[in-house]
Amino acid sequence: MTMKVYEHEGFPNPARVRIAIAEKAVEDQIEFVAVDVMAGDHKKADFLKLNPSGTVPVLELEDGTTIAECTAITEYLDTLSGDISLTGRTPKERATIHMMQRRAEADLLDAVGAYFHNATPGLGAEIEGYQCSDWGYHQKSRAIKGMHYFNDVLSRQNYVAGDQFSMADITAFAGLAFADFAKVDVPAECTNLKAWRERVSQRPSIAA
Ligand code: GTS
Repeated sequence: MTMKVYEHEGFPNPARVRIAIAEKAVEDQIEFVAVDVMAGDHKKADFLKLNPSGTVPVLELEDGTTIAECTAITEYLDTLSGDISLTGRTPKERATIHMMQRRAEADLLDAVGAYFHNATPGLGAEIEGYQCSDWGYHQKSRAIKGMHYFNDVLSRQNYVAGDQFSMADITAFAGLAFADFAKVDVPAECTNLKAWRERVSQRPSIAA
């Protein structure tokens, strides 16, 4: 079985799916298709047929079904074999992982993204179109507040959603990677967050 992942290698959201693929060890079932985001190919008609939001990554199944949104893609890959490891097995685990994943997405990854796309040149005037720098700076503050929140969470537990690595850690890790790229520093006092980052970056799926 071959699935396709449309992506731009090295970008933070595609990296989430790359990590999930490595965690699930399904690389041999995936064909990666490069989409040139810098050239605006993700806003062209052919790509919009795959994902009307015009964002990467997108998973395409063998039957042509297309799945966008990293959470949905991760959920699919995690439940495919029946050996669930990233999205929780019990109702309580699943709910907690989804809750923390969403916090990591809204308060870290997307907040940094909004800063990058609104308050810096981002991907360049042609691709960015509308920008609102006030909104961007507001989202930068949100990201820093999010770093403090996760630092506090990680003073009580080893991983973002509890005692096990999950989809929520993947999102938070991608959020910090995007923060590095956008030059949003992790505050020095966020030592638990930094220690967690060091720990998860040693996982083979992330180190790769
Ligand atoms: N919520 C989406 C998901 O989970 O897949 C976000 C996808 C997203 O914003 N992807 C970015 C994109 O395609 C790439 S990344 O830089 O964030 O990794 N951006 C292009 C654009 O023009 O918005």
